[in-house]
Amino acid sequence: MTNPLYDALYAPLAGQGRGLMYLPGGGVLSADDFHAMVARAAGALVAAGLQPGDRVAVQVPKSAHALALIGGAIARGVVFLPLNTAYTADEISYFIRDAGARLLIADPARADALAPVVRAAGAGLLTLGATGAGSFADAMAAAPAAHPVARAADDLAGLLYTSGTTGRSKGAMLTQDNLLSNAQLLARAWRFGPDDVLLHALPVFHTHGLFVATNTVLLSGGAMILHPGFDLDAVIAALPRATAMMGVPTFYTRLLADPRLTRDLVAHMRLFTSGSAPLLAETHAEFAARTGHAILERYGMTETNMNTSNPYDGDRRPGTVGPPLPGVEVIVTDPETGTELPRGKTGMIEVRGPNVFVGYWNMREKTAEELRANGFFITGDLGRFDDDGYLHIVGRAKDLIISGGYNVYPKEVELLLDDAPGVLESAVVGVPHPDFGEAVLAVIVPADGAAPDAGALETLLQGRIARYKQPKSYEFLPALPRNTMGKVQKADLRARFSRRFTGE
Ligand code: MCA
Ligand code: AMP
Repeated sequence: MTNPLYDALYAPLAGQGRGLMYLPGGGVLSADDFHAMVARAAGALVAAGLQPGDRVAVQVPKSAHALALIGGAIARGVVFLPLNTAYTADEISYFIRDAGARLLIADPARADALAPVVRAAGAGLLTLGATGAGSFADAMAAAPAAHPVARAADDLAGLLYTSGTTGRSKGAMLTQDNLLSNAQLLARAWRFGPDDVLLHALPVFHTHGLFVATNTVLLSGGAMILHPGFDLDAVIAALPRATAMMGVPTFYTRLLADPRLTRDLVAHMRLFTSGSAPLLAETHAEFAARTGHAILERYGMTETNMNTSNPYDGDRRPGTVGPPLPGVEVIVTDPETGTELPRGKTGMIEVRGPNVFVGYWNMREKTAEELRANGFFITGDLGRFDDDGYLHIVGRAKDLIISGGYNVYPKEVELLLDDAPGVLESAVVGVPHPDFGEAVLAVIVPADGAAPDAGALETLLQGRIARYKQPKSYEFLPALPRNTMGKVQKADLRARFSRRFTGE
């Protein structure tokens, strides 16, 4: 009986007394204790009636219990669907229904708000809090440990939703091998081993914190200092005990803004990586000057895990995401014809390899549009290779805003704004922001004679979409700029309001 992902990440932890997770309250969880927690989480999923192939939706605060729950799902072949803790009940309702999830495990603090949508979707509801309280934790304590079930490399492990250009989120189906092959690649490429202690301050509901950070450490026998989120003081206090940190660019700009970031503070560190959003070359340079560390930037997506990485040994070039990882093919194609372009030319980035997902859940047409029959996935990112084979991401063909590493699809926000009383139409764009890289700005065209105010629009969006998707500023214009084809010129709007948050 094999379960490749479980066998590689969790089975080896059994019987190891070494510290695996350094917890927020000061406790330490040994590898063996965590292994036992995974077995009990598996038992609790069995007790809840979940079978291999069933989907479990998870919206819980970051904790060792949350990671054990993911491990338990992998052990039992239950497909896990991690959800951003910022999502509203409206948003959660869509995910549970679309995925046909049998169970939602949520923060006890949100149980009352979520119960109606869970009931309406015909799913069950259990709770799991940050400190291991809640009905799922109780079930873990009561349930006998459950053994792992057999899985094949191409069986589904996770269903991760990414926002869609049409406003509807798409569930990316990730197999055991998608996750395992990428963890193996990254552990090798970034030299992770038993002596590593990863400062883990990323959320565990997206690829970056869940797979890139957690799986790489689990696989390589290292340890992690678990932080519930990015708290600057806590991160600075923990850096002297860590050997590696993975972050989004906001982590690095916040650290640089603090005089406590010095060469001495990070003397014990061997690696800083960045991804999920572009790292400004100036941030890279400033960090190197202050600490002596060249941040290693890499490029990935929910659908593909990690595709390219600057080298561990060798030149880590600011403003580039490095060459393709071993075994991952990356090409640049003509966006119109799909033909491969020669090195140096800018076009659509396409990716093929064991890391690439197998399709969008219940969206055959959407899958066929983005995943070619020959296995190449059309990323929606625009880039070019330089003479040394380093990939430069130069922009996005997809209408996507990345704010602090979170994706916001303008259409989702525009559809809600367009429906608001007094609004004729709207355009949502991302503009530079000193903390989040990009921030959401809404441009509103009032209906004849109407004068909607920003406060009313803010109220309308409350509870509908997650806070980070809500515009941080509103502009009112008599009309949107359009080209001769009638298409809204978002580049014009971005240029016009580019200094809204930077105040330059
Ligand atoms: C929080 N807020 C935000 C964001 N985060 N607004 C815009 N963009 C954000 N990213 C808002 C909250 O709604 C709140 O607003 C206020 O800021 C403070 O919230 P808080 O939670 O205290 O913020 P924080 O703890 O300072 O969080 C900022 C953060 C966090 C540390 C940058 O967003 C974060 O951890 N981002 C990482 C995202 C990530 O892991 N992405 C990976 C995706 P108000 O006060 O008005 O209520 S995976 C991926 O992209 C691919 C695969 C890849 O390549 O990795
Ligand atoms: P997600 O849909 O959350 O998986 O986000 C994936 C997107 O994040 C990619 O398609 C890119 O647009 C962006 N991204 C990830 N890493 C980087 C990076 N290092 N530089 C620029 N963009 C990035």
